[in-house]
Amino acid sequence: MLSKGLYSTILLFVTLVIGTAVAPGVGHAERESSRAGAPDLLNMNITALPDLAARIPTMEYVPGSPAHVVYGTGRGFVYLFTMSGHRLRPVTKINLWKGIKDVDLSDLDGDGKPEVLALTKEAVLYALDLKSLKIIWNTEEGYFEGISCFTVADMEQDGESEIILLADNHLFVFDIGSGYERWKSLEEYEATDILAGDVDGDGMQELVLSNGTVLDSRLYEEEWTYELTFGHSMDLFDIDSDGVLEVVSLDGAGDLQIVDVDDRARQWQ
Ligand SMILES: [Ca+2]
Ligand SMILES: [Ca+2]
Ligand SMILES: [Ca+2]
Ligand SMILES: [Ca+2]
Repeated sequence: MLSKGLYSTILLFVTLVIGTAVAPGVGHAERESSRAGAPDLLNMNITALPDLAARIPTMEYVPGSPAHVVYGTGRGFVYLFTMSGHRLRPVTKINLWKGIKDVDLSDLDGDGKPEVLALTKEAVLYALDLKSLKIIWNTEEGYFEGISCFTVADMEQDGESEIILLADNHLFVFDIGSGYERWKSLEEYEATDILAGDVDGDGMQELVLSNGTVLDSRLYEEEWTYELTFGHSMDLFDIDSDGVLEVVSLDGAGDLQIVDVDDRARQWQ
């Protein structure tokens, strides 16, 4: 964990470095922080980058040798950087034209290497190749008014992952291979986060919405609704080592909440 002061310092530093690194090929709007000097002259604290990326919704750290950093900006650019020694060097970039709200990594094609998912403030979700940042797939512009959250999972275990997103209060399942919309819920849901995982131990993944809804994997039917909601900062962990994932989150009061979906009960009061 980073202390707040250290985090602020690193954030400022990285902002300056990134602003500088990309300035030569970028529009006027992103040139304002170019006064910090050439990125080659600056040293990066590489060990802090994973923590930093974990804290910033629009940044992802890609471990490897060399490691990479993907970073989306409020101006609509997505950048790929590589770590070269202690230096962060720009590799490529793409202009998605609308401000980037969220950047995630997920292996969409099952080849063991992640792709980039970038969500814009205008509710367009892009899947990008990690090496080239070329667009693999995207939702149509204007198709959604708002995308609340999304996840990637192979729900029916056919070896092909789906993109599942909650948009305009409906759940949508997109086939990544064909890009087609496979399913849209009749039901309306309001949630800020969605995860997929086997939370009842039946060997199939469920969809878990932060509002407390658990949907089964085949027909996306409601399996259970936790009336108190799963709250914030939701994640799935096998906390009690019984081989089944629990829903771990912070409740409305900010307290740790562990819910066992199989037992239909909160485990940690
Ligand atoms: Ca992949
Ligand atoms: Ca599938
Ligand atoms: Ca299950
Ligand atoms: Ca468990």
